[in-house]
Amino acid sequence: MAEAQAGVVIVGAGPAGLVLGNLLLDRGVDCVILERRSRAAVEGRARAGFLAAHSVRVLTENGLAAGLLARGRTHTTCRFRSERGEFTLDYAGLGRGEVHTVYPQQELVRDLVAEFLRRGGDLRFGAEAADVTDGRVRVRDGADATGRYATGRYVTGRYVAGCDGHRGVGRAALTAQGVPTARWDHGVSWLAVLAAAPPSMPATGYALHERGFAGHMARTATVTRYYLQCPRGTDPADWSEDRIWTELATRMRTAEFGPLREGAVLEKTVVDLRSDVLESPGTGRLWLAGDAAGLISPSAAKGANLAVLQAESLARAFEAALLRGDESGLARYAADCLPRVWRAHEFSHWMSGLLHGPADAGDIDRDEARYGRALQYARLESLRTSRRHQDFFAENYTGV
Ligand code: FAS
Repeated sequence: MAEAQAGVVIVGAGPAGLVLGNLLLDRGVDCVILERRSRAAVEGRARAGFLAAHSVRVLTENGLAAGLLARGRTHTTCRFRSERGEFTLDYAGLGRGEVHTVYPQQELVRDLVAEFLRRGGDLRFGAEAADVTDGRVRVRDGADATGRYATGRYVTGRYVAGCDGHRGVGRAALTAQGVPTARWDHGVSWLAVLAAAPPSMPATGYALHERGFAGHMARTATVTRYYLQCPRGTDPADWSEDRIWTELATRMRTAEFGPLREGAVLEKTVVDLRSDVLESPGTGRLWLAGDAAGLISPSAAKGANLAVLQAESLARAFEAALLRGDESGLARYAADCLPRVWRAHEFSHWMSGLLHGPADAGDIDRDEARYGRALQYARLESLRTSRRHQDFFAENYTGV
C-alpha cells in the first residue's frame, strides 16, 4: 500500500486549512492538503463574509490579502430596527475603532487556493480522509477521478491538522480519545438566503420582530445575504421567493423604513444555531483548527475569523516543532486560543439573546415569553443609549 509523507497533513481546504497551509509553506514547512470535494465546489460555497480586523491583519502580513484589499468593502455601521424604531451604530468610532472588511468567503477561499498552488503547495482535491490515527490519514478508496487512491492509500505526517469542519474525521478522532466538548443549542434556526439583489442599506441590518429575527448583510454591489429566523426542521423548499421577500418586508418594517431592493434568490439553506468547543483542540500528532475545533453560531459572524486566528497560532507551533524540535508552542496552543475562542462565544451568545430573545426558543409559557421579550428590548435600549454598552458591543463585534 503506497504511503506519502509530509511534515503536516492538513485535512480540509476551508479558511482554516488554506490559511494554515499557506503560512506553513511560507515558513518552509512541507505540508499537503487533502480536500474531499472538487476545486469548483470548494471555491463556490458561499458562507461567511465578515472579516474582523485581526483576520485582515493576519492575511495582509502573510501576503494573502491582495483580493480582499482590492475588492473587499469596509463596514463601519450596523442598523437595528424594532417596533420601537430604528437606530444606527457607527462602530468605527466606538470601542477600539476597528471595522469589518466584507469579502465573500468563497472569494477568499479562491484566493487562498491560488496562492497555495502558486507557492508550490500540494493540494489534492477529491481526496476524502476516511480516518486519522497517530499521524496517518487513510484516504477513502477510489476517492478521486485520477485513480490515485484506487486501492486506498495512507498519507502520513509528523502532524495532522484537522481543518475539516465540525463533522470531520479530525474532531471524531479527538473526541474518540475522550476529549470533552462544551455544547449549547440556541434552539433557533435561520433560513440563510443569498439574493442577486443590491444592498438595501449601506451595511448590516438587524431587525427584531415578534415573528422572529431578520438580518440584512451587504456582501457585494450585486449580492446581499439575508437571514430569516425559522423553526427547527424548516425545509428551505417551503420558502418560495415571494414568501421570502414578503416575510423580509414585514420583519424589516419596510412600510416604515422604505422598500428592500429585491432580486432572484441564488441560494437558500437552513442553519441550526448551535455552538460547541472542544475542551482541548489537540494532542500528540493531531491538532484541530476552525469549525473542527469548535462550532460557533453565526449570530456574531465569528466562525471564519476564529479559523484564521487558530490557523495562525498552529502554523507558528508547527514551525517551531518541525524546524527547531520545540513542541512548547503546541503545548501552549489551547492556552493561546481558548480564551479568545470563549470570548467570541460569550459575545455570540449575547448577540443571540439580543436578536432572538428567549421567547422564541420553543414553546415556553406566555409569562416567560413576555419576560424574555422585555429583556431583549432592555438590551436593545441599553445598546441604543449607553456609550459603555456601545463600546462593549463594538470591541466584541469587530474583535476576536
Ligand atoms: P470549512 O467547513 O469551511 O472547511 C472544511 C473543509 O473540509 C471543507 O472544504 C470540506 O469539504 C473539507 N472536508 C470535510 N471533511 C473532509 C474529509 N473527511 N476529508 C477531506 N476534506 C474534508 N463566519 C464568519 O466569521 N463570518 C460570517 O459572516 C459567517 N457567516 C456564515 C454564514 C453561514 C450560512 C454559515 C453556514 C457559516 C458562516 N460563518 C461565518 C461560519 C463559517 O464561515 C465557518 O466558520 C468557516 O467556514 C469555518 O472554516 P473551516 O474551519 O475551514 O471549515
